[in-house]
Parts: sequence; C-alpha cells; structure tokens
Amino acid sequence: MKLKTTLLAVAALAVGAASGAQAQTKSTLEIVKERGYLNCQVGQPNPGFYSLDDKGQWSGHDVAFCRAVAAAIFGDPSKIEFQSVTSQVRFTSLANGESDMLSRTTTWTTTRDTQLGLDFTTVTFYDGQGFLVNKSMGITSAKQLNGASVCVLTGTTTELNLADYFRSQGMNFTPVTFEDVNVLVDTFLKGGCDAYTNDKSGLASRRSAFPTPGDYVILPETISKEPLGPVVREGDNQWGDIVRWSAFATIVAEELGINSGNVEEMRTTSKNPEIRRLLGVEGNLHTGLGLSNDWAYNIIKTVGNYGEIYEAFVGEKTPVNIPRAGSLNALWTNGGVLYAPPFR
Ligand SMILES: N[C@@H](CCC(=O)N[C@@H](CS)C(=O)NCC(=O)O)C(=O)O
Repeated sequence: MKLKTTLLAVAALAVGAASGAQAQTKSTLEIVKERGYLNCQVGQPNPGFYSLDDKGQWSGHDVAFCRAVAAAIFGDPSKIEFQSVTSQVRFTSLANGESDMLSRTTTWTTTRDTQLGLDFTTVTFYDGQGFLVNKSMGITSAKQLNGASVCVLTGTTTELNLADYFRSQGMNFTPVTFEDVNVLVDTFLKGGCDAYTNDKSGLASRRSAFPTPGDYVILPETISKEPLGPVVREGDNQWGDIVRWSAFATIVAEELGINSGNVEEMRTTSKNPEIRRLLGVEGNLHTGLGLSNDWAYNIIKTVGNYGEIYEAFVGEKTPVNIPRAGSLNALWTNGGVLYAPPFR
C-alpha cells in the first residue's frame, strides 16, 4: 500500500514535471503569436539596410526580412518591435532571448553557427570586405595601404579579415578599433585613420550619409566572403524554417515574376502549379510551418519580392547605390547566386 502511494506520488510528480517542461518548451511561434508581435534585432541605424526615420519607423533591406516574418505570421508586416544593439553584443542579445531573430548585415561563419547556440537560416545578401579611403590619399589599390591606420568595428568578421589580409600581403597596419560605428565614422571623417574597412555594402551605406560622399572611394579589392543573413536561436527548428522560408518566398516570387502589384491577380488566375502552391491556392506547404496557407501571399503582397526589396532600399536609384546586375545578388537565372529551393 505504501509502495503504491509512493509510486502514485512519483507518477504525479512526473506528470507535473512533464507539464512544467511543456510550458517551458512553448515554441517560438507560439510565444510570438501570444505576444502579438515579433521581436527583431537590427543594428545601429545604417542607411539602406536598417534605417530609422524621424518618426521612429525602421525600414531597409535587412528590416524587410524581419517584416516578411511578421507578415508570414500575422499577415501584417508592422507587428514588430525592433531591438537595436551594437555588433559587439548582437549574438549574446539574441541568445538571451531579447529578440526572436536578427537581420542586420551579419556574416555566416563556422564558429558563429556552431559555438554560440545560434543558427544561420540563409543568405539574403552576398557581400565581401573592402576599404574606403579619402580620394586625396591618391591611392587606387588596397595593396598601397602598407603602414596605414585602419578604422574597424570590434566583434566583427571585419576585424579578423583585416589582420589576415595584411599578414598574407606581408604589410603592416595599425588597427583603430571602435564598438560604436558612429564614433568610428566621426573619427574617420576627421582624419583619425587612413582607411575605413567593412563589408563593401556597409561602406556604401555609411558613405551615402557622409557630408561629401564624392570625396571618398571604395578600393577595388574584395578581401573576404561575407554571406549576410538572418539568425535565430538554436533548438527550435520550426522557427528556423519560418525565417528561412520567408526569405526564400521573396526570392522565388521574383523568379516566378510575382510582385506586390500582381500577386493578387496571380493568386486567382495563375495556372502555374508552383505559383499556386506558393500562394496557398493548392497543396499544403504551410502546415509544417504552422502558418496559414496565405503566409507567402502576405509576404509578397505587403513586403514585395526580393527584387522589389533590393531596389527600394539599396539599389541604383537609392543613395546607397549598389548595382545588382552582374553581382552575386542577381538571381541565378541572371548570372547571380540567389537561388531558392523548390516550393513543393
Ligand atoms: N558582416 C560583418 C560586419 C558587420 C558590420 O560591421 N556591419 C556594419 C554595417 S554593414 C555596421 O556598421 N554595423 C554596425 C551595426 O550593425 O550596428 C559581421 O557580421 O561581423
């Protein structure tokens, strides 16, 4: 009898523990839905990629991938709270649960993907590191930077590649390091270092906000690979899938000729089976993601396809002015490497 009671007590404890564990392992999607908005981490305002206007609204290429996830979940790209932190603390901030994802010119590397409790989802911008100098220096190549002082942000791949590059070229340099990109830019503009190094997109972005952008040139060398994309915490695969396939939806939409202007019509008239599956008219692509069948439709309708995002925020008609044609960021069908897996 005693034994039986003890066993019952143990069983009750086990049930208690199981429901406790269940409460703790609520999925990220459930947490976000209950909260009613997505927490998305961006960096310190950076024109074209994550810009902040005077009304406190965020926009930009990387912000659009936050908005795509909010649109996929809520059908509304405005259901987001943005966290803006420095590069130095971005991974601990995400790992601590302060945000559900980050989308902020962050490079996919082995250590970041395997040692920080985080997962990279996909690449939304293919980049590489370069150097920005004042034209008055009169140099045309990074190989002429021997002995230069170079402004660089801490906690970045930039800092590591800089050392690798100068070592491999047998050149010397003096790093001038900063945690705050605004202090870095001020120092560079006042002549506090000979060159400013970052992802070339980052250099173009910051230069667009200089008082006299035309006085500065990005040297031709690209010294690294910087595949940039959204990151999530490790351990919730469905959440990683939602972020990854939201980005893929923008890419495949462009490939299939679907944009924010025609998606409604495509949904009712298209006979293309992949378009019909993507837009939720047939098939069940949404079920594993835990979303409604119009998730991708909502992304395309409210945020646009990849090309629309690129041209709106960083393309040649914007101050950041990064030509897409002929770059890695063109679609694979246009000579680039932007490629989404099949929607089936
Ligand atoms: N892609 C590199 C560099 C990231 C980086 O430095 N980004 C630039 C903009 S492209 C920047 O100014 N970051 C400051 C910030 O994000 O607050 C990395 O992941 O470490």
